[in-house]
Amino acid sequence: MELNERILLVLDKNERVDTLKLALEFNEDHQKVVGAVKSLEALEMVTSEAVKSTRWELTEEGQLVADKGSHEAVLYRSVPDTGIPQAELMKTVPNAKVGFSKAMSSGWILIDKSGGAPLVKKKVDSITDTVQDHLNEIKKGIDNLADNIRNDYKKRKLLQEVTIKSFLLSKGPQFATTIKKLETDLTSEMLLTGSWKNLDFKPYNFDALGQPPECGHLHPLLKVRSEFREIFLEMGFTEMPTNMYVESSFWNFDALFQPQQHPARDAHDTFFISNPAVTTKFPMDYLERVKQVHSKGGYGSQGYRYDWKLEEAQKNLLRTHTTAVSARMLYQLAQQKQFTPQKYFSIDKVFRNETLDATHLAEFHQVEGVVAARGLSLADLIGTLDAFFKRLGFHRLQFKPAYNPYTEPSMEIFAYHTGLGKWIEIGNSGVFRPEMLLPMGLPEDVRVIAWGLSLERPTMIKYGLNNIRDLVGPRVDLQMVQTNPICRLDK
Ligand code: FB9
Repeated sequence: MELNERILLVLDKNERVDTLKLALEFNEDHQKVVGAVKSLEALEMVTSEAVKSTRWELTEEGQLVADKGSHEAVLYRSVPDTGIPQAELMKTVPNAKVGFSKAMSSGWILIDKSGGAPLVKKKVDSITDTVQDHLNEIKKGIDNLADNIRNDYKKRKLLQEVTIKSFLLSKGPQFATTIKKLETDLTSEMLLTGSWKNLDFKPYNFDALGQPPECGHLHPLLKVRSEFREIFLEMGFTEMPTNMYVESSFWNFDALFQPQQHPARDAHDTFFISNPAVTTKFPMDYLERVKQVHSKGGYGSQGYRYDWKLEEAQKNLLRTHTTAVSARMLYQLAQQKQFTPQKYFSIDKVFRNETLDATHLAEFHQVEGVVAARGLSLADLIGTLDAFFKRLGFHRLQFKPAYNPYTEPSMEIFAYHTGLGKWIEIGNSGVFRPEMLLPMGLPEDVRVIAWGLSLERPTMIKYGLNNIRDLVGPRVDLQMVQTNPICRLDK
């Protein structure tokens, strides 16, 4: 019978029972009993209260005496009927000093000096080794020793007092003498037949530790991410906090001066969140300025002249770019009493409700760099891009005018990839518009340049992958993850 069922049967006959007593009764290791109790407690079949008790246990020497006999008994049994020179006896018998003294005081032996050299002889024909008997009773958990005897054994280091933590058990709310079979898997068959309604499932043990991994290898994406992170850190950039995938439309679009009727804000391009559907907490004075610059213009801009709606800005979504985080960081920077130049970067997931194909999934990692300082120009942007992409191994850049709602001017970035033998698009960039920066409260002469690229594109090129599903997703060949080389960008 299972240990936990044996525990239930004992508890059925007793209001309360201690795990120590159970361990003795079942002749089981106490820790094993405690383990079984914990599993019964998880099922609410028992309740346990931690208790401390002290008890006497044999020391190592006490164990030896219980097995071999007391030192005095061993010495007595080493004395032949004809006697033995004391010097020889003391040399040959283990623990002879203690054994001789105790055997003499017990009247078991005597010393005959009539023949010159002291001869040890037996004084009695037989002895009873009560020390050994007592210690073997303690081993069995029977402790009827008188205090003076127990203290003597303690003094002889045969016994020691130990504190034992145990548990006092009582019947739990779900007590029964048998354990219902608990399902550990919810199967499709249970769902289809509805049989799950009459089954009991084992509760999740969220405290259980996971299986320690036998080995591990960084995914290629994370290798490239580490390289990009190193480049930004080398260039003195600070990483932005991007650990919030769910964002409000306000920070993802409105703060970037992206109009509420922009197609990118449509559900066909963006994943909106149904619960929680809205955010209502914003810096309202700042929000008011954003509303103004969209609907009526300001700061020298005519704005978009439309009826800007708070409800639209409150809608939660999965961020479509990490530029939402850049907006939060720049707003926070604008709250400083004294403006200080900053260099930020981010590398994290973004989500777009796009048509999937061999190189596009609904999510990808965006890499973004942002530099805020007084009097920056397009030349600073080009110089910064040159320095950044040189570290990626791109030494020939070309720029093409582009459009972003939040940057003016904007440029697509191209580089000649020697490995592929052609020019490839490697990112997008621009200077954030005053309609984005001034409502935040940044000084008028502060300019912010920024650029972005993805992590997946460079990784696929680096590792020669043509389909994004060979890089991420359930079809990934883990052997590729294990064997692909360390990422070294041709700096
Ligand atoms: O990463 C991209 N290409 C790339 C980058 C590096 C590279 O290195 C190689 C071998 C070592 C190779 C290729 N692109 C950007 C360009 C194209 O891949 C493009 O087709 C796909 N783009 C993504 C967007 O797709 C929806 C890449 C992604 C992208 C594009 C723009 C930004 C971020 C990511 C941006 C931005 C931005 C602009 C202004 C201010 C702030 C941010």
